[in-house]
Amino acid sequence: MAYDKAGNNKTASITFYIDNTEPSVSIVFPIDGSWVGTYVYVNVSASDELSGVYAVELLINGSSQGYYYPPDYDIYWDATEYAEGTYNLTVVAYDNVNNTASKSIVVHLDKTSPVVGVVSPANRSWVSGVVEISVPVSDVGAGVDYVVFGIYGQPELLYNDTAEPYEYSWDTRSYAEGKQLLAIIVKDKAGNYQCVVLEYYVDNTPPSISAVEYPSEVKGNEVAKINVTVIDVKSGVSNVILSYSVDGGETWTNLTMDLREGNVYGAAIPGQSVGTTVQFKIIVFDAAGNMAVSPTYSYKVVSKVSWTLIGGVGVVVGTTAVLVFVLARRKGVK
Ligand SMILES: [Ca+2]
Ligand SMILES: [Ca+2]
Ligand SMILES: [Ca+2]
Repeated sequence: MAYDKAGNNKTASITFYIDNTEPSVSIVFPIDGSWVGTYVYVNVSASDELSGVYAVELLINGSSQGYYYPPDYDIYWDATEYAEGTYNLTVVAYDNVNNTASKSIVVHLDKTSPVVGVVSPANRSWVSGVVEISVPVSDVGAGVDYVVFGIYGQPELLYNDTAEPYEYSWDTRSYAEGKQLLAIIVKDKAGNYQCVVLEYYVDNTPPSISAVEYPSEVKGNEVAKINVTVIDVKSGVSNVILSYSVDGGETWTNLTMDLREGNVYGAAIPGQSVGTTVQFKIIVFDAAGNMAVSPTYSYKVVSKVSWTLIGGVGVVVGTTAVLVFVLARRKGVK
């Protein structure tokens, strides 16, 4: 108020506000004591009752990383230049009259991605049916969070495994035969990723067995030569087994059939005593593990073979083979 000497006066006034209340601030994320990766999103909640929040400051081990202003605090700590280890992460909130409040947490910095070991089955394997994919994973620092599996070109992830052992039962029967790419993504608990892509070849078609050639009769203690044609369209024939029984199917003995020529495999069943009926079947595997089994065939061990055969035996081996084959066909063998 101002007065002149005659007693006139005038008043002028201003209004001001007193704010002695510090802001409130909290760190929503990361959680105190947790592992963090190279780019750390810091979710801060800050408010001030009177003058309002002016800014939020981020500090790492007491060193300022910058100021962030309301209404949205888009706070990131770029830890690219920091070594792995433990850090104090502090946020300070300032109100508009410079009252301050702060919160500190401890975080462990892990910048090392998980390591994927040798996946089973091996890369570039043929596979069939339900395949157990097994992924050994290790991580320095935070530890493995999860392992996800997906097929390249398919929109959906197949499986998310969050506990050791990291495995997935992949049913290949739902996928086209031939090359499929399996993507495996591993994340550690600090957010570091590792991705590997494996190439598998799907084959769910068993081999085909045809043209089984065998004698209907052999003499005592003479070997019986068996030939068979085996074809596999995808992964190829891996193993051809001749399984025979001389006790009516009680016990079976396995012989490996060798590739003779083209797609023909052969083996010889050892000589047996006269009167024995020899049963046999052919078991074939392809390289993907698909199996095919022929019907069971049989022949007799006799003291004297039928006259149709005697004519050929010992004269021309090739003719003998043809005669034997013809006889077998006559008995209804393919
Ligand atoms: Ca205040
Ligand atoms: Ca790590
Ligand atoms: Ca096959």
